Amino acid sequence: VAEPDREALKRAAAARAVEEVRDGMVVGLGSGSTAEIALALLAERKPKIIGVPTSERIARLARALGIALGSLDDHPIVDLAIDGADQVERGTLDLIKGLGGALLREKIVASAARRMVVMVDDSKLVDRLGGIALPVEIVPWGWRSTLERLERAGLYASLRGGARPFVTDGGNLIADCATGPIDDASALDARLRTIPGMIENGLFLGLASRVIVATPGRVEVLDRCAR
Ligand code: A5P
Repeated sequence: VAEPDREALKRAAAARAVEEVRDGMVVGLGSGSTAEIALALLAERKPKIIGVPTSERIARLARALGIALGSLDDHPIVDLAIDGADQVERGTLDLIKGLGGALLREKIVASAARRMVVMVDDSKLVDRLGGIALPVEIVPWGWRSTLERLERAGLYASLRGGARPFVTDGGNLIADCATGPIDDASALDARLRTIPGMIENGLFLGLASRVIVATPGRVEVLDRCAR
């Protein structure tokens, strides 16, 4: 069986997500390769929107494409956030994000959004979150001790970039935490929140309103049911 063309699938999901953008909206601009495809498709329509970027990289790209940008401070409520994800749990639409390292701003923007629409190809859809690294953004000061605490919380953590650490847009570090199947994501999130030095983690729980999943030959739209 031929490998599906992942780029084409990302493009199909992005094209569907971009249809939800209307003139006049404040739009959260996610980060990552799928979000970049969506941004390029959006720019083709010359929309009258204000984009709130979730990373310096997406801000640069948006500017180059002529999309007007604003800050979350000027626009504390975002009408629609569009973003990719590393994993989507089918039943709950909970997500793991942050492989690109932009999770903190992505989560702040998603939380400020009336709706979050996520675009993925079908390889990201799982029955249960986990089995991939969960990115955790941590304060640089005392990072070894924070990694130690993560391990005591049951998460084998490694510093992204190792000897040449990856530094986030906020000047922080990323600990990638190995996970097995995550039985209770809320409990894990709560456990992580007790660790001093942990700024934010890649679990996006209850934030996605809709997930657009591109599968070879079709695009599926999954909506979160009120819980
Ligand atoms: C960026 O930090 C991430 O949260 C991305 O949204 C996520 O990694 C998905 O990226 P791709 O669209 O490149 O797979």
